[in-house]
Amino acid sequence: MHFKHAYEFEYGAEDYDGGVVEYSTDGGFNWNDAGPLFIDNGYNGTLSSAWQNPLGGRQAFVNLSNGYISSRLDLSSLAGQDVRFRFRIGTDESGDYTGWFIDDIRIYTCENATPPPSLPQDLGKTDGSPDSPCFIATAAYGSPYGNYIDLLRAFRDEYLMTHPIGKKWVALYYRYSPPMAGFIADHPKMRKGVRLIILPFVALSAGMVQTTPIQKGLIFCFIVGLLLGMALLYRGRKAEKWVSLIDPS
Ligand SMILES: [Ca+2]
Repeated sequence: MHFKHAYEFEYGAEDYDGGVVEYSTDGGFNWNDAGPLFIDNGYNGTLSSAWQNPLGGRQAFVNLSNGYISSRLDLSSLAGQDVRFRFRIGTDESGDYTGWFIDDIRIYTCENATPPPSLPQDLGKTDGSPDSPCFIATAAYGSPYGNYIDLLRAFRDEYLMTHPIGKKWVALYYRYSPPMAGFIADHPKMRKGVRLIILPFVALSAGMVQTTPIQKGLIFCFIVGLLLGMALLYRGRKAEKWVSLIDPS
């Protein structure tokens, strides 16, 4: 259980007023102090027993909190039972300060963290669900749910995974891409560039997944041409560089 609260109870030489949290597992007949259940920001003092405070001598929230704080209790020891909680203020015979303000009371459970995807099992997971990972694209687009990523995934499942060479390529990709994806995710400035590089693959995937065979052929030729052109351009530049290195004139 979690709640937020702010308090200022009468204090001076001792803590005269204060508040406690109590719980009952028998419908409110008996009440137990919830003090031992606190795991964050539990009681911060002991109430004076000299001035008729019915909670005198008990641990409690006392003095002042200096604004809102969050307190948490671990309720696992009460699992499976019907439980009631109460917030109880105990005051002494005279004097009062601002009081106790309680807000955002929540009872929640913590789910076990999902383990990171491991490779062999995930290769079998090709149903296009968000948990069959496209590491690099996910890192570049920042979310595993983008349309482009769905296209890449569909392409992988329809074309690559149905062919032995494609399967091998996918296996290699899954082996080497997680560290690259981690690097991209850590460097947001790189994302734009990677998105550009991925774009032709997205186009290819879109073409292969959503077109007729003739259109597919045309797109395939176009992409191969584009890649060839880029490769030639790259080699050309490299050659120029070599020439200028050998002959600085
Ligand atoms: Ca008082």
